Formats: sequence, C-alpha cells, structure tokens
Amino acid sequence: MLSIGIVGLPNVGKSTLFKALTNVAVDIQNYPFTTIDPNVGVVAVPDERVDALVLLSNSQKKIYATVEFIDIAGLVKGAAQGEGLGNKFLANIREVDAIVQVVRAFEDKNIAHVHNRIDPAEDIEIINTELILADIETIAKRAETAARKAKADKTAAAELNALEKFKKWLGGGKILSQLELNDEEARLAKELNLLTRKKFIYVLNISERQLLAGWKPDQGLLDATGNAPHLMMCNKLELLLSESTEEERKEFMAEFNLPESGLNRLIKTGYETLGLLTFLTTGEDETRAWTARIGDFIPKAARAIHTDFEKLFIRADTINWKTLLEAGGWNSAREKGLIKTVGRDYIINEGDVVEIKI
Ligand SMILES: Nc1nc2c(ncn2[C@@H]2O[C@H](COP(=O)(O)OP(=O)(O)OP(=O)(O)O)[C@@H](O)[C@H]2O)c(=O)[nH]1
Ligand SMILES: [Mg+2]
Repeated sequence: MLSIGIVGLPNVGKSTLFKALTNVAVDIQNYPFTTIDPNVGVVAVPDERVDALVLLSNSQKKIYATVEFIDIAGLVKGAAQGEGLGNKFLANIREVDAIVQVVRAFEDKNIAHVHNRIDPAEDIEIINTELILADIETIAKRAETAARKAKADKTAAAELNALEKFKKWLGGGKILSQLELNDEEARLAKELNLLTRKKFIYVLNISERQLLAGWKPDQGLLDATGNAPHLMMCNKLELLLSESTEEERKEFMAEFNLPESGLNRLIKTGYETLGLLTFLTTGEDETRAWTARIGDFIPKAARAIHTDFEKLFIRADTINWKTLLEAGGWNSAREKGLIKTVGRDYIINEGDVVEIKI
C-alpha cells in the first residue's frame, strides 16, 4: 500500500488536509501542536474504472486501491535535536514512500503562524533543514558502526565512504534526492530510510480568495521546492467538500473552478512521482484495483495479488479496461480477438485488466 507522511510547521493546515483526505475525525484547532500522536488513515482511491467494471462483471465485491496517510505533529526549528515535540515524530514517517509537505501560503490574521509572518519559501527551508538534520543523525549512527568494521571489512569501508558523501551533501543544506547516487549508495540510502531521499510533494495551502484569483507560486518559492511537484490547495475548502453532500460538492467545485477533489489530485501526483500505475482484475467475485511500478514485467506486478504469483506465473490474458468495456465483456472481447495472451516478458500497462494463469 502506498504510504504518505504529512509534514510542515505547526498550524499550517496538515490535520485539515488529513481530515479532508481521510474523513477521519481528528482534532483541528487554531493552535500549534494540536496534533501530538500521529493520525493514521487509510483511504480508498476513487477509480471510475473499478466502478465501471463492477457493473460489467456484476461483481459482488468492489475493492479500490488504498493509500495510507500519516499526519504528524508540526516540526519546528531544532526538531531534529529534540526541540518542540521533537524527532520522535519523524520516526513515524521513516517508512513512508513519499512526504507531503504542507506549506502555508494563506493569509488569515486569526490563524497564528509560529513565526508571525507568511513566507512559504522560508518555511520550506526550515522544514527541510530539520529533515536534513534528522538524516545527518541517522547517518552518524550508522557511520559509527561502519567505522568500527571498516579496517577488516571492505563492504563496511565502502559504506563509510558513501555515508561520508551523504553527510557532506546534507551538510551543504541540500536534500539527498538531489544527489546522484550509484546503485550501492541508493540501496544504502533506502535501507536507512533517509527522509530527504524520499519523494517530496508540496501542498501550497492557499485561501479561497487566492484560489479564485488563480494564485501561483513565485520563482523564489519554486526554487525552494527544488522543482519537486507542487499542488495548490485550499485545505479548508477541501475539508468542507469532504463533509458535503454530492450535490453541494458539485456546486462548490463549480464555484471554485475545481475540476477534481484534492484527494484525487494528490493521489495522482503521488502515483506519478513514485512511478506507480494501476491495473485491474475483474470477475463475479470481485473487481479490484492493484498497484504496480511503471516498467514492471507482469510476473512482478502480479506479486501485488499474491507474492507467489511472481514465481508461479505461466501466462496471462490482458486487455485494456476501456476496450473490455466497449466489447461488452470478457467473452465477446475474446471472440473479437481483443484479448492478448502474454508471457513473462510482458510489461504491465496502466489500466490493464488481467487474468493471471499460474
Ligand atoms: N484560513 C484558512 N485557515 C486554514 C486553512 N487550512 C487550515 N486552516 C486553519 O489553521 C488552523 C490549523 O489547522 P490544522 O490543520 O490543525 O494545522 P496543523 O498543521 O495540523 O497544526 P499542528 O497539528 O498544530 O502542527 C485551523 O484553525 C484551521 O482551520 C486554510 O486553507 N485557510
Ligand atoms: Mg495537526
């Protein structure tokens, strides 16, 4: 399951976003450090393909792909050294696939900002510095062990070199995802769960007014994001949408020119950023969406269904979901020759409907 951690300064709208995404009842209050224990929520990814295939196959069960969101306490300067609520919270997001950084761009005199000013670019620097410091600490711990073994052990010596390289880069105030790594180094960074090596997505939290005015980040802010993907979102409005009836939601979305919900946009960006795709299975029992990596051969993708499938895979029938829908069903698609039988060398595609033979 795709897992996303939400970080940012206190009181910038992280829990508001979390709640909008997950509709889980959590504390949202206008004071810093409202969130202490992390909120964890699992969301079904809305998917029209699943909906359509359920009707086509008359499936008893409908199962969407899921994404987990983890909302942690606000970070402040010195968080990595135990300042504020401390790096304890960073441990809660060590294992996530991607980090969503919520940045306050909205103006609202009634909502306190910990630095009493609105400066999203500077806020990003503060948060990234904390993530960098947390990584430096992780690296230092590992380097201690590696140094002890390095004299007798070549692998440990190579590891120590890699750790030095990471430390030097981070020491220059830059995040690790901007550093070129060889396979060995990349494996080490992954094993250590280094935070700044993860994919970042910035949610620029803007006001309803900014949304209507077509607010865009300036170059300084774009530079601060290191050109990582960013989304403009009014978290307060997203929360309202998530609590509205279908009809109200449509009205609000038209009023604010929103083609899609924040959840959809965020998940799409997450999938793109992480190089993920969705494939499907459908039948009378269930229709279900699965997640794989772009470029995966089909046996590897089939691991999502069952870990044994990678080894046991013999062949698969595949068809694009839309083609299947237009054909009116699996049998007529087969009669029309639209179903492809593929082997282990087939690369899975976005929107493939598959039937795996083992
Ligand atoms: N005006 C405005 N207020 C917002 C927006 N998003 C959040 N807020 C308000 O900001 C305050 C803090 O929101 P939270 O979501 O609790 O912020 P947080 O980042 O989780 O804060 P901590 O858990 O304390 O770190 C609440 O009063 C929200 O209603 C927004 O888009 N516009
Ligand atoms: Mg919160």
